[in-house]
Amino acid sequence: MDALAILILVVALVGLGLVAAVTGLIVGRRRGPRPLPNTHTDVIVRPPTEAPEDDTAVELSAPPATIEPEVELPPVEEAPTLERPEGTASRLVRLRQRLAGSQGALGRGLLALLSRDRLDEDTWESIEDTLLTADIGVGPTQELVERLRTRMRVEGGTGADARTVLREELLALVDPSMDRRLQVSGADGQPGVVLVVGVNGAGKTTTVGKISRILVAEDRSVVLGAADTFRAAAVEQLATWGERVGVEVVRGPEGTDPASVAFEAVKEGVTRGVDTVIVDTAGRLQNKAGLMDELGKVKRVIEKQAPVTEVLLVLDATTGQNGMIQARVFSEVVDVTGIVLTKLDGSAKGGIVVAVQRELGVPVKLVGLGEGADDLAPFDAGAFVDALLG
Ligand SMILES: Nc1nc2c(ncn2[C@@H]2O[C@H](COP(=O)(O)OP(=O)(O)OP(=O)(O)O)[C@@H](O)[C@H]2O)c(=O)[nH]1
Ligand SMILES: [Mg+2]
Repeated sequence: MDALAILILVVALVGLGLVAAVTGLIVGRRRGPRPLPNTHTDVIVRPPTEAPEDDTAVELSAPPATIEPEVELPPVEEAPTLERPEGTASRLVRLRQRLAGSQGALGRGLLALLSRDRLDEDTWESIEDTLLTADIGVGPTQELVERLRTRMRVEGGTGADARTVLREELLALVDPSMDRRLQVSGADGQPGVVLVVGVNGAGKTTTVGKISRILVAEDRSVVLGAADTFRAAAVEQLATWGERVGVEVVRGPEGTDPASVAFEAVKEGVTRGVDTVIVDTAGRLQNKAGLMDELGKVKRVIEKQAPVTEVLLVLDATTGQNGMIQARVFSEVVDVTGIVLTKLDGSAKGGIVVAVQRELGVPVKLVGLGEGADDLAPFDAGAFVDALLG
């Protein structure tokens, strides 16, 4: 009996001991030191695309792939679609037709007069008037009439074609020997720098935009400088041209010194190693000495970075003889190397080409033939005379 009691007591004690041990363990575990806060997370950041360790949890909570997430994602900003400027061939065909449309009357008028059976004094006077009305200028008109008179007298009897004579003489007047290439490349790996100047509203900014498109179409890299800092709208106007074809526009705050913006633009062009930097300037009247001095400064400051390879004077073809005065003054200040004759589509006075070249001894290099983005053509003497004669 005693032995049984002792056995029961021993078993009870062992059982109690076991229970105590197990409970103690569990409690011990629960009271054990808390795991260290996860100090790693800010060091080793899991890439967002990497699957989390606990895949099941994510899978359960993640919505099926086909269901739209409830949180609206911000719209993805679309890259601006760049325009593709018109190719050279189609542009030139189109613009030649437009040139013939605006200037054809001059040639046709001259041809009709020259083809008369009798070239009397009245007829020669009418020829002279026609040329003067087309803004060819007094000197070149007299020269041309003199040459036509001589040739028609000498060759007329032999049945010379009036058209051929007129074509040859007009061509000589327009001077096909002038170098009309645009200097858009610099030497020694530097960018070409084109400075664009002229009076208010002549079409400078539009021309800068159009030239940049032609260069982009030829796979050349371009930076534009918005050195017309007088009006914020002028900067915006240029920026829009640039954005359309993906060309960078260097600008400064309104009222910044235009020379410093021009400097920065050329510096940017040099740093980036682009082919051409084109600098747009504010319109200015040639009789405002202060503004003309400023233009001289713009050019000098640019040249601390890289030589200006082309100074383009933009002239509105509809301004007539006033354009001659502008041409003279601008040329004295910045040494114009080429003329852009704009708005030839809106004027029948293509004779200004001859007058301005004579005045400056500088070639017309480009002609603007409309407000469209690609309405700019290189000036070609032969094509111009052909357009005149229709
Ligand atoms: N029809 C026609 N319009 C042109 C041509 N070139 C420019 N224009 C227009 O002439 C106006 C003036 O052009 P802009 O390029 O702003 O002239 P701007 O010389 O920069 O003017 P400012 O900066 O104010 O001095 C705009 O309405 C142009 O669309 C052209 O060849 N033909
Ligand atoms: Mg402008």
